[in-house]
Amino acid sequence: MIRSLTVVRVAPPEKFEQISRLLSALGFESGSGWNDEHSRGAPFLAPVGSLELVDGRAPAEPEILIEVSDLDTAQEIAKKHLHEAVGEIEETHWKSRVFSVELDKNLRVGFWAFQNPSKSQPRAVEGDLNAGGKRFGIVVARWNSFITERLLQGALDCLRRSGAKSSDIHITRVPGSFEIPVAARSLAQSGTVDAIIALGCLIRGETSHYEHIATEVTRGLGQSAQETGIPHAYGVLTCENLEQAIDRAGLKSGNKGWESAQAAIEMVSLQGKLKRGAGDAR
Ligand code: DLZ
Repeated sequence: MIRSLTVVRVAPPEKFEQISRLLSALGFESGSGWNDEHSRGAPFLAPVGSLELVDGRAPAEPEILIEVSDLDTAQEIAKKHLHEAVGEIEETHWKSRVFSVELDKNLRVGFWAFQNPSKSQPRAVEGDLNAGGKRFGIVVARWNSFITERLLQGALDCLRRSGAKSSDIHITRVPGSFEIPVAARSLAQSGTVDAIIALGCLIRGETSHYEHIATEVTRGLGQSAQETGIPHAYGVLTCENLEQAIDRAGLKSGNKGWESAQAAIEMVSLQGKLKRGAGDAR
């Protein structure tokens, strides 16, 4: 039922343009304004709005509080536009800092930011890294098995350490990376797994038609994921040479099998939350 929240303030003509310029400079998006024989309006849109009810001590003196990502820069910008009308930054009793601006004698607003910037992160639905009770299918190519077996060990290590039972992990071997998508799709369609981890290794210097195989594997896995709705984690290395492949299979650059398994775990959890409805996901 509720569609939006609007706070209206009348500004004298000489201030109208000045305040508009300041609000634009601070990052407000312009809404569609209006202009008729009696008045004109310039809406400034914020990505998030709220009507906050307080019982007890008021959070800060200006009634209108605008949260910004970088308070010091916001104050610098405000000073450039409104000079002495801009107050000093003060700490609040709720772990944040605030400064106020007198846009007009009847219009004061406070700009504020949390002291801990992570508190301002947008609320989001995210998957957990708990694999308990979930079933995983690993499709691994035999080609370059020296590398792919290391990727497999990495993926298994990640799954087990994240709570997956060995009996819930199904390993399928295919000849080379080119065959991974077909096996992955069959597995996804079988309804026996919640996510798939695709492991392979293509080495440019040793693979004729390297680009073609890499493109097909990527396209095939993406298509299978989208059409079956089962998350497919992409653990197919595309390397310039063997040294690079070794680095990505547990040496200098971590183990991409481990990372793919982690992505699969997160996506299974995320999908569960999204299916239950993003609003219930906390
Ligand atoms: C043929 C081939 C070549 C040359 N190189 C690789 C590779 O580097 N990595 C890989 O996973 N597979 C390779 N293959 C095998 C193909 O993926 C495929 O298995 C065969 O062409 C049979 O269809």
